[in-house]
Amino acid sequence: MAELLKTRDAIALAVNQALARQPIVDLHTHLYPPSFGTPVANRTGQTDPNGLMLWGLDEILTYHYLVAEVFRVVPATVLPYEQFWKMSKTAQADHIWKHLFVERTPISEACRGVLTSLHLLGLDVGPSKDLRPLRAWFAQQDPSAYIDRVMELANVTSITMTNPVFDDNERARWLANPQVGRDPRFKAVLRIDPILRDWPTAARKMAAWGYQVGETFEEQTVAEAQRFLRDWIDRQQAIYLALSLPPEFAYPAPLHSPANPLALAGQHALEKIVLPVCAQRNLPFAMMIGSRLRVNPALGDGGDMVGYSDVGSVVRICQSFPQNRFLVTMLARENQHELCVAARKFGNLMIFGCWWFLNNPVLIEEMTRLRLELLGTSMIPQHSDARVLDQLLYKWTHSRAIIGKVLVDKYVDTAATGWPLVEADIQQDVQRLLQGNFENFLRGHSGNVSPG
Ligand code: FIX
Ligand code: ZN
Repeated sequence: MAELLKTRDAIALAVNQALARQPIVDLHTHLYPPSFGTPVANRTGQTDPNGLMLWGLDEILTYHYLVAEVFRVVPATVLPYEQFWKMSKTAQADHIWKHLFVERTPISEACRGVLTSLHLLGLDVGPSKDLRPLRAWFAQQDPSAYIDRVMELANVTSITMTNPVFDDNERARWLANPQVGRDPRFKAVLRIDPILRDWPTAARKMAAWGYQVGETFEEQTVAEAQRFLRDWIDRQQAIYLALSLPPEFAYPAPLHSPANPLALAGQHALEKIVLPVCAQRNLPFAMMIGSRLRVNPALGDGGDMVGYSDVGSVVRICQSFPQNRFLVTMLARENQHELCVAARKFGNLMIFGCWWFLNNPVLIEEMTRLRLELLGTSMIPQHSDARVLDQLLYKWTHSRAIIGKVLVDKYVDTAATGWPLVEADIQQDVQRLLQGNFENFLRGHSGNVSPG
């Protein structure tokens, strides 16, 4: 008979061991294997200025989160944006290091993240805060071996990419070498934002690529756009389709709004093209809702904003398309409770992650507690959204600690009822939260369940 876990210490030990041992399937990142090229100097001597595999010191220091933060302390009136972007990656990194790490205490989550990643690599900066020895260390790394090292340290077993087919650099690499994505450590996701955000542009591009797609939704356009999606699902061996949507996204499209024509086209594309193909191919559709893009374009990726969004639209989509499965994350804190309740209503809705501006300890804790209390373990608490490989180290170390803290509280409450809690239960729950729920949802079960 397995030992019953009754005390907080015993439960905490079991929870933290289960979390540390459980390999993670990271369902949303912007990471790439070396086959997509890397601009970072490395042991192989091979670099590609437009390469997509980002890793190493200068990339983690120039993460768009930190670019946004450095322009708070050295405003554009002091260092104009254009001047910053003209600087070399190393000079940008030195600027950020100086102003956010040397001249101030690096306590923001993004700053602390850099330090956690370096610490887990055994690269402590020491009192000199001199980056040169660290740069020398990174330059000695082999990109592929380094991926293995980081995945081992973070205990991440599978990295899910984000592969925007409307990005010229990325698309050219898939067309040039269909094997480019065939790295067993990585899985591909067909990212299609323009299809719902800006159908006319998407239609023109698909037409330019040889598909008979027009801006209005005649039969041929629908068939050809579906063919476009199927071709890319096959080329990428995509495991789901995904896009992000603005806070204004509404389903059905608002009739009387200036945004109507674009929104209506997006609605048609969703109903006639995207969801039918997802159903045909038994693939989930991921909607990341609430990002208002480029409110300050001068900050690049750091210039996007959050906005309160309409959970009612998610509800109506889940209701109207029961044959489809939806992975949903929303960016606004104020949407989280309603989204959890929506997930209680629809088995074809899986909520995931503490996305972007929510990926901060105070909110990860709040959201994880809320989700466990409303959904039990039938949700996916986190994804990394890592853009730079090394970020896997801090994003998962920080999240594991917080998810663990909340789980301990929940198990202590459950055990206090006299429920016979054993370590195997905790391991099974943790397996579901960090791997099983996602893999089962991909396969079409909301959990490896047998009726009755
Ligand atoms: O839309 C997305 O996938 C977002 O995660 C990114 O665009 C965003 O820039 C990001 O890196 C968030 O962490
Ligand atoms: Zn992302």
